[in-house]
Formats: sequence, structure tokens, C-alpha cells
Amino acid sequence: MKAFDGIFTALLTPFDKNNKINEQQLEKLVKHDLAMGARGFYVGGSTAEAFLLSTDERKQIMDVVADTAPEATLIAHIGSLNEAEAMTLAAHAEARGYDAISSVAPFYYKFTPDEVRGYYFRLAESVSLPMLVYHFPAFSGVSMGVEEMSKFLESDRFMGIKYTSNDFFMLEQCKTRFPGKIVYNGYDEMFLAGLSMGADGGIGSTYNFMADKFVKIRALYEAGDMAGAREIQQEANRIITVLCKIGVMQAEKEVLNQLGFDFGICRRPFAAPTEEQKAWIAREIIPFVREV
Ligand code: MN9
Repeated sequence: MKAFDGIFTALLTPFDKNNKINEQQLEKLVKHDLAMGARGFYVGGSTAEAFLLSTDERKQIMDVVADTAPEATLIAHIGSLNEAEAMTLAAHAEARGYDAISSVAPFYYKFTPDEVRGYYFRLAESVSLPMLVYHFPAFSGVSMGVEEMSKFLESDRFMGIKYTSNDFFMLEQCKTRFPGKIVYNGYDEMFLAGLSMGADGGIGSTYNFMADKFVKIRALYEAGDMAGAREIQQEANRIITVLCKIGVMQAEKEVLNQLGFDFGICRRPFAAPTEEQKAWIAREIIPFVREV
């Protein structure tokens, strides 16, 4: 089995001028992130604009990553409000040699906890890959406490949580109760906090272009150098502050474009960054990230 700890890039999706997936640029990014120390990839998540992609496009990005980095640990986000689509994607992930599947909780309709649990277990039982619960209450609107989460983690079908919340008490409770399960920190700007409460690694969008900083934070933390780790977290957070003001994914694509990639812009209804925002990125971010 491949290693599940460490830094996992939540990959962005590059679009060409015709709004089609740019496979060659995705390949280039995957290689770049591995060279920066990423352990693996979270493919087809929020950062990939999953809910703005067709089923075929979601399979296509899974294929590109599997073909480019068979040695990396690969987690496929297969979540969809359309459970039949989620099952199709889960089967595809298994066929393409992925190491795990993951899903955000079914959102929008305010499903009951029983309905949410039914969704996860049906998906997890439809394939032999382990399931990583994508806990992102701020966007999904589905909040779960430790008791609810335990119902998943007690099962062998569930490998852990992608934990995108700033309730670090709950993170600690989940990890302490289930030390054998993997917990990934989801908000990159709080990575060191997550590590200190028990996270095994992180899955993040900013790792697309600065995975190296987070590899370093983790190494310093593990060596007991908290001051050193905080310094790099602060450096990353100066950059993340700018991303959040512009719009995280729109800004991240522009960062990659300025670094020599051709990632295009996010799909509508997302807006393209303005000239002023591009200049801001050039001034406040580019000098502080490693050149490609
Ligand atoms: O996967 C990402 N979440 C989203 C985690 O994109 C919604 C994070 O990496 C954030 O983008 C990042 C900035 O808030 O921490």
C-alpha cells in the first residue's frame, strides 16, 4: 500500500482557450508538484472545479493524473449530488488504479444525517477502495460532530477525513479516538495548527504552486522546530491573504500563469482576474514562490 501521510496537492484544472481541459498543462503541474515534494494528489475536488465539469471531464482528469504519476498516492474526489454519477466515478477511480476515493457530503437539499450516512456507505461499498470523508461544513452546509464522524471511522471501509474546518478540538478528538485513521488538514493557512492537533498531512489548493513550503513546515514541526515551522507558515499566509481577497482558485491559476504555466481562467460563473489583481499577484506573490 502507498503512503498516505504528507502533502497532497488538490489539483487545479487547466482550461485552454476553447474552455477544454488542457491535458499537457495538467501533466506539467503534476510533475512540478512531485519535484517540490508532494506525496500525491487529490484529483477532482473543489479546487478542480469538480461541480463545473462533466462526468467525462472528471474521468479525463483522473486519467491524466494516473498516467502521469502512477508512483504517487492518488485520491479521487468522486462526490456528486447525483449518486449514480458518484458511483460511476468511483468505479473509474478503481479501474484506473487510484488508492482511495473521497466525497464531500451531499449538499443543497439539507439531507438528514441518516441520508448522508446512506450516501457514504453505498459509495464506499460500491468499490474496494477506502473512502476519505471530505468534511467541509462551510461550503457543504453539512455539519457533523465527533459522534457522527465516528460512525464512519468505525468502519473498515473509511480511511479517514479531509478536514476543512477550523474546529481543531474536533480534529483532535477524531484522531485520538481513531489513531489508525488518516486526518488531512484542509485549510492551508492553518496547516501548522492542524499538525499540532494530530493531522498526518494536508490536502490543499495552494500546494499547486507552493507544496515545497508545506513539506518544509511539516519537516520542521517533526524535528521539533516550532519557531522555524511558524516562520514558513507566516510566509505562506502572506500569500494566502492575497489569494483569499481575489478569489482562491482564480488567483491560483493566475499565479501558475505568471510562473510559466498556461492554466487559463476558471469556468463561469467565476470571473477572470482583473488587470489590477494580476499586478497585485505579480508584486505580492511571484517574488516569494519558487520559479518553475
Ligand atoms: O482543499 C482548499 N479548499 C478550497 C482545500 O479550495 C475550498 C484550501 O486549500 C483552501 O483553498 C485554502 C485557502 O483558504 O486553504
